[in-house]
Amino acid sequence: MDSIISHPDLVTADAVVMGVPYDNDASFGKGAALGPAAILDCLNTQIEFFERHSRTDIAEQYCIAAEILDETQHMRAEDMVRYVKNKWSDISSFPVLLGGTHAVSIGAFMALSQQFNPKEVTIVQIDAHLDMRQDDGDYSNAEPNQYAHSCVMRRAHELGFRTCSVGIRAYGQMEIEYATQHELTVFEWGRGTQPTIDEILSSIKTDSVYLSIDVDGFDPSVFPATGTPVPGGLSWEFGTALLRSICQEKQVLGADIVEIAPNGHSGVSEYAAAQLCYDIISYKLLKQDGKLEFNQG
Ligand SMILES: [Mn+2]
Repeated sequence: MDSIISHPDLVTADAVVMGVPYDNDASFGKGAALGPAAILDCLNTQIEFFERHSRTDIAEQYCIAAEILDETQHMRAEDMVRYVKNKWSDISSFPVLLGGTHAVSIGAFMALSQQFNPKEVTIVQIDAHLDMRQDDGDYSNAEPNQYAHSCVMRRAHELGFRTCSVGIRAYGQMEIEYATQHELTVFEWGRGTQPTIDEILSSIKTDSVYLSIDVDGFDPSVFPATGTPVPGGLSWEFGTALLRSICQEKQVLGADIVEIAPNGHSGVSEYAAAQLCYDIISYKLLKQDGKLEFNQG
């Protein structure tokens, strides 16, 4: 075997990576449509098979398949969301979505809300932005769109999910008012004391979680190639340690990694996203088989 994504069949794979190259709703920098292919390329040519924290070689032991939904590129937002929802519902193994803008996650949330009781699932969002707008009418000249990247966590809450937002440092007043009114968990970065990993974990009240990772939640030095960068944010070390703790303590039902907009320069962002993708799949499959241990020695 010479690549991490080697399995030809989505139905019999242990994990499926689904790329959604949709960026029609980007509000600042476009280019997220190029994200899935660039991340998959890194997964197949750059990332070590050996995952150093779990000391395992997941790609040798399990089957990982991938599909890029190129047909979503020119869809209207609501059609794209419905399409992703249907595709997600067809996957019986562990799914990881690669964006595209954050809007693609709404399709996964809709599918998940039919497969599980949303009240028993927390969407853990790593993001610079709250994404709790009703629609994008305050900054877009087009028809107001409820399926824009700036609205995804509001849609998640409306579907009945619990939410936990981490890394937040940019929002409109109406967004923070919505979060406060509904008593949603928000961990801001750079305002007040930074939370510990234990504090974030103990705020998650459900056993089941879904990970929605907008890469702009990290410091822009980690993911410089993203559509709407914001100074500050999670360090690579903090963010990946948080993900390891969540994967160890909780049942992860699915994940997305969104808003990578490759700029053709260093490739550092695509590499980091590929590493996150492989880490999450590795931890999930090991945990599922009762074999997840992090060896510090
Ligand atoms: Mn976002």
